[in-house]
Order: sequence, then structure tokens, then C-alpha cells
Amino acid sequence: SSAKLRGNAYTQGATKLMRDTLTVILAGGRGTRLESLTRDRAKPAVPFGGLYRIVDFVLSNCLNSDMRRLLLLTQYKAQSLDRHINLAWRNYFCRELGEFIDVMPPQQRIDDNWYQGTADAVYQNIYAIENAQPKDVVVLAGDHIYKMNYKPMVDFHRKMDADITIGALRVARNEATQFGVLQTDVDHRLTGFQEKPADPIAMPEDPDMCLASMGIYVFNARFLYEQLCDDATNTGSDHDFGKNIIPAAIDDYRVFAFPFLDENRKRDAYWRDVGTIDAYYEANMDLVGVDPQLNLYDQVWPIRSYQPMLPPPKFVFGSEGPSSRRGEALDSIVCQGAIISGGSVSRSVIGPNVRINSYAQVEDSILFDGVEVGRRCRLRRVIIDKGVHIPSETEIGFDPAADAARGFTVTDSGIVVIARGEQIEPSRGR
Ligand code: ADQ
Ligand code: ADP
Repeated sequence: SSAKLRGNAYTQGATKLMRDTLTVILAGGRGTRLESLTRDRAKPAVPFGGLYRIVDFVLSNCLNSDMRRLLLLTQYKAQSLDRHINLAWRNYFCRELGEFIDVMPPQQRIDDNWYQGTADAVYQNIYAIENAQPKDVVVLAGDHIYKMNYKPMVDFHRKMDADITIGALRVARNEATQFGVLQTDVDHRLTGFQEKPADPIAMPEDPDMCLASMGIYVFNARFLYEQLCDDATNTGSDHDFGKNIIPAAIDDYRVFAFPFLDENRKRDAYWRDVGTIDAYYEANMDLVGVDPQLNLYDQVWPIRSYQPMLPPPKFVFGSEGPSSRRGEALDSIVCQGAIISGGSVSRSVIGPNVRINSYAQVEDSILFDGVEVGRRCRLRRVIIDKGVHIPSETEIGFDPAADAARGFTVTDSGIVVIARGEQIEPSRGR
């Protein structure tokens, strides 16, 4: 068929470099710090930027980097993630050409445990990995927001004849406690590694910055098999790359850091581990400014997702016509199927099928698919999960104590999260 011919041409165009790799995407973390957003779905399936899911970023990076042999390791509440992969991603891969995206739930083939640490998750799929006969195995996380070409990293890994190459970037020292922290020599070879240290070691040239692991790795395949088999029999191990495999490898093997920089190499690249509500909120808000560092409109590096056929977003005066309020949205993203009718939206991410009714004011908020905001509501710094109906005249985000008393999650910085299925009592706000 013509689709196959196109696929064929594409694969022939893909570099041999990338055809020799297999990519394993870790998509099984619980994401408990995302509170109710991960109550019914895996973290990579959490909606992001209106029409995307978090996992779309790493998968778009893979496709854009010519990586077409992917295993996605799931574990926790993966139903909507699995469905999304089928709808959005399955069609980009042609099995006849040796391309695939396979979703791998815990195999329980090796023992009765679900995946333990990240290394165990990979170990449990070692047969599938060996079957693909890769030269190198790229291990990525399913829950990071960034645009990265992995080719230069794989290229670097081979040039250095490395056993492990770790993607790394600079982070502020006070944030480095959440990451693996690396020290390197002038050739980028690791001389030290601490997983989530209480007192992170700063970079020699800047006492306020640390070199942090992005939790993404290129492994020499043979080396990976040996390490995983050794680790599997080690009862004292957490079976985790960051906690066990990497620290143990530094002295005896060739472990390198690949610095992830912006293409023009003038500033640090954009990368976010959206592990907390606040980080998730900020990363969404990063999209709505005039010149976001993460540009979704860049046709050179498209971020793909699934979009159902929906009508275009619509902006209308309220039901009283031009004498009433204008329906408008500024500094905002508005998805298909949304209707903003006589309400005003600013600095917000408005998901598909959202309804904003007359005199409502929505500021600095993230509304998922199908949220309905009644007349004269005032919402500020709120994340509202799918399908929640906010009755008329409700105020949320102005009084943290009152919001918490109504059972909503309120973060230290004052972001309110309204869970899916929440029944909101009508309230007279003013
Ligand atoms: P963390 O992100 O804390 O640190 P972890 O919780 O192990 O590491 O998760 C890594 C990735 O694997 C996540 O995408 C997670 O969802 C997924 N994952 C976790 N357990 C899994 C399992 N059993 N099965 C499938 N997937 C699983 C890591 C590194 C740090 C580094 C940060 C950067 O250990 O050194 O700095 O990533 O975010
Ligand atoms: P998403 O919101 O990520 O698109 P779904 O709508 O499929 O995902 O819901 C995610 C999972 O949570 C599904 O397995 C679904 O059956 C389950 N689910 C949805 N709503 C509820 C609920 N109110 N209580 C418990 N489970 C739910």
C-alpha cells in the first residue's frame, strides 16, 4: 500500500545509528504527588497542555529522532494510557518494517512480583529486549516534558565507547535534592554520582548549580544484560538504576554524562519532571506566554497526540447578545469543541469540549476535557479534572482555607485541584 511505501522510504531515510537501538520507556511510576490527577490514571496519561498527554512528549521525541522500536513499560492504572497509545501512536509504526510500539504490562514471567525499581522493570522484559538484538538500549522516562533529539546522545555514547551514558542538565542546587547528581571530568566521564542527595555537590564553575541526571540513559546492550542479571540476584538491591546500577558502575565501567543543551547552545534546554502539582501547573503555564521556551508551534519538532473530530473552538457574546459580556480568551490555549460564551478567560489552558458561561472569569487555570463553568463563577489558579461541572456563582482559588474545607486539594503555593467526579455544591460567592 502507499502507506507502506511511505513508511519504507522513511525507514530507509532513518539513520542506521537509530535502527541499531531499542528504546524502553518507563511509564509505570505511580505519580502519587500529582494527587487526584493520578487517582484513576497513570502519570504519563495525565492530560497536559489541553490536548496532549504527558507521554506524548517523549514519544514525539522518539519519532522525531527516528527511533521506531519502542517498548513502553506500564504498571499502574494503565487503561487510559494503553488506549491513548492505540489511538494516537500505533499507526506511526509499521511492523513489516521492523518498527513497533509495544505496551508491556508486568510480565510476571521471571517471578511473581510486579515491577520493583526501574532496573527490575527493564529486567522483566529482558527477553523482548534481547529479541530485538539492539546494539544499544535507550531508556527514557514517560513523564518528562521536553523536546530532545536523542541522536546526538546515542552518537556521543558510541564515540566515547561508553557502557552507560546519562542525559544531564544543570539545575539549581536547592532543587537538586530531587535528582541524581553527577560529577564529571573534562571528558564528561563520571567521577561521582549521588541519588537524591540531601546536600548536593555543586558544579565546580558555579556554586549555585548542580549537574543533574534526567533519568534517561543509553546502555551498551551486552553490558545492560550483564548488569541486570547481576542485580536481579542481589537481594540487598532496590533494583533501581539511580539507586543501584549507576553508582555501582562508575569505578569499573565507562559511564559518561551527555549534556543536554538548547539547540543553539546558548542557554539550558527546557526540561521538566512534572512530578508535583506545582511543577505540573507551572509547566502548563509555561505554554501560554507570548514566547514560551517550549514551543508547540514548531513544525520542525512536532508534538503529536490524538485528536478526536471536534468542531472548532467558538467565542460568542453571552445569551443577551452584544449588549452582554464578550466571550474571550487571552494568553490562553483553547482546544477544539470549547465554547466561551460571554465569559472571560486569561492565562489558562482550556481543554476540549469545555464550556465557559456568561460573566464567568477564569484566570491562571487548567481545565480538562468537558469541564463546564457556570455563570458568574470566578476561578483562579485551579486545575479541574475531566467533566467536572462548576455550578453558577462558585468561587474557587480565592480563599485557600475555604477551598480545603470543601475537600479540594490545595498546594502550599495555593493551587487548587478538583478531582474527577467531584460534585460541587452551588455557593453564593459574593
Ligand atoms: P525518579 O524520577 O525519582 O528519579 P523513579 O521514580 O524511579 O525515579 O522513576 C523513573 C521513571 O520510571 C519514571 O518515569 C517512572 O514513572 C518510571 N517508573 C518507576 N518505577 C517504574 C516501574 N516499576 N515500572 C515502570 N516504570 C517505572 C530518576 C533517577 C534520578 C533522576 C530523575 C530525573 O533515578 O537520578 O535525576 O529520574 O527525573
Ligand atoms: P482518562 O481520564 O485518563 O482519559 P479514563 O476516562 O479512561 O481516563 O479513566 C481512567 C480510568 O479510571 C479508567 O480505568 C476508568 O474506568 C477509571 N475511572 C474513571 N472514572 C472513575 C471514577 N469516578 N472512579 C473510579 N474509576 C474511574
